[in-house]
Amino acid sequence: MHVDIIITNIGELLPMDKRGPVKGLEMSELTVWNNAAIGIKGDTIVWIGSNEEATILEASQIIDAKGKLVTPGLVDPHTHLVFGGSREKELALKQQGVSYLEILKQGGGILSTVRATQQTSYEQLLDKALFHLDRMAMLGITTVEAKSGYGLDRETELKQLRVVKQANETHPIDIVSTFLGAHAIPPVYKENPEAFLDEMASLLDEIKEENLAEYVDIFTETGVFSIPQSRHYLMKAKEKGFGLKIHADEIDPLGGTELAVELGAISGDHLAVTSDEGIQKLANSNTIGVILPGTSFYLGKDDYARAREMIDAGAAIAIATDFNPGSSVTENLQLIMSIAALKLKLSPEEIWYAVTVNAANAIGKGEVAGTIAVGRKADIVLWDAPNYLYIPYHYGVNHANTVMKHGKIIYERQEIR
Ligand code: IZC
Ligand code: ZN
Repeated sequence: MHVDIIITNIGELLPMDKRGPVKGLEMSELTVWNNAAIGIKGDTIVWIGSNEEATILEASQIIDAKGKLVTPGLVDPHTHLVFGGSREKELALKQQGVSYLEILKQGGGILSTVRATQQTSYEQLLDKALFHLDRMAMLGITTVEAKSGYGLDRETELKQLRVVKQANETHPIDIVSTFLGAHAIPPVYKENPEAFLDEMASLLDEIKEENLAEYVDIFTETGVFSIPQSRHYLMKAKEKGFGLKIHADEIDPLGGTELAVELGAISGDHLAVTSDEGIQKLANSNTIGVILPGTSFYLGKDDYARAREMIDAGAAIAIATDFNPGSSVTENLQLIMSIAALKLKLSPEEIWYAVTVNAANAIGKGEVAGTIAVGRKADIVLWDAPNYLYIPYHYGVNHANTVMKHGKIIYERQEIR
C-alpha cells in the first residue's frame, strides 16, 4: 500500500478509540500499543499496525518517532478565546484578598474585558485569537471550543462570534463556537437582568441563520444569573435547536450542575462546589462534567471540583484550560493535566480520556476528534516523552515534539544548538 506519511518507531501509542463519553470506571481502562506505526494518506489515517508490519507500506515521507509517546491531538473543550485587552492589574487585587466576584461587582473582571473587547476592532481581535491558537497548536491542541461573552451587546457579541468563525476558517485548529452572551450583567441592566437575557435571546435567530454558534452557555452564579433565569433562557435556546452548556457551581453552589442535567446540557462546566446530589445526578446522566482545575488554582481557592467522587460515582469527566484573561490565564492544557493529577487526584489514564475522547464529546465532536483510528482524520501529537505517565508528571512546560492536524505537520520543536 502506498501512503503519504508513515510514523514509525512509536514507543507507546494511545489510540483512545473507546466510543465516548467514557464514564466512571471505564475511564481507567486504557489501551496502549507498543512499537506501533501509523500510515496516513491525505488528511486521513489509513493504516495502524506494528512497526514490523509497517514494512509493507511505501511512503513519501517517514517520520521516525524514535520511541516517543504518540496520542491524538488534545481537545480543549472550554476556552474564552476571543477578548480585547488583559487584566494583569487584577493580580495585585487578588493578592490583597479581593475576591473574583467582588472585582466583578466593582465593575472590573469580566466587565473590564467587555469594555476592552467593545473597543477592539474585528481585525485586532482576529489577530489576537490567531496568536493564541498558534500557541495552543504548539502545545498539542488540535480542536478547541471558543465562547463569546465579552460583548454583552448585539454588535460586539456578533463581532466576537464572527471572529471565531473566521479564525476557524483561517487556522488549522478546528473551533467549536459557543454563544455566551449571558456572561455578566452590563451596568445599564443591573436592576433588570431578565430584560438583558431577553435582549441576548433576541440574537439567537440571527446566530442560527449565520451559523455562528452550535452551543449556548450562561454564567449561573451569585451576582450574575440565578437558576430560574438560567432555566428560562436556556429553554429558549434549546427550542431554537442549540446545544446547551452551563458555567455551573464555580464559586457558589447554586445548583447549576443539577440544572445542566435537568435540561440535557451536553456539559456542565466548572462544578467546583457541586453538591452531593449534583454529583449523583451527573453520574446518572449523559451530561459531561467539564472540570477547570486551572481556575481553582489561579484564583487561589481550596475548592477543587470533586472529580474523583464524580468518576467513582460513574460520571464522564473532561478537563479544559478555561483560557480567559481573568480566572485562568493559560493556553497550556498539559499544565492543567498536571493540576488534575495533583489536585483532582485523577489517574493518568483518566486524565488522557479527559483531554481526548471525553473532551471531544463535550463539544459534540466525538466522531471526528480525540481518537486515532483507521478512517479518522490524522490529528496526532508526538511527545518528547517515553510514556503517557510522563506528561502530567513533568509539569509546566511544553512536551509537544510534532503536532499534526488533518495529516499536515503544523508544529515541530526546534533544536537550539
Ligand atoms: O473573564 O473572568 N468565570 N467567566 C466565568 C470567566 C470566569 C471568564 C472571565
Ligand atoms: Zn468559562
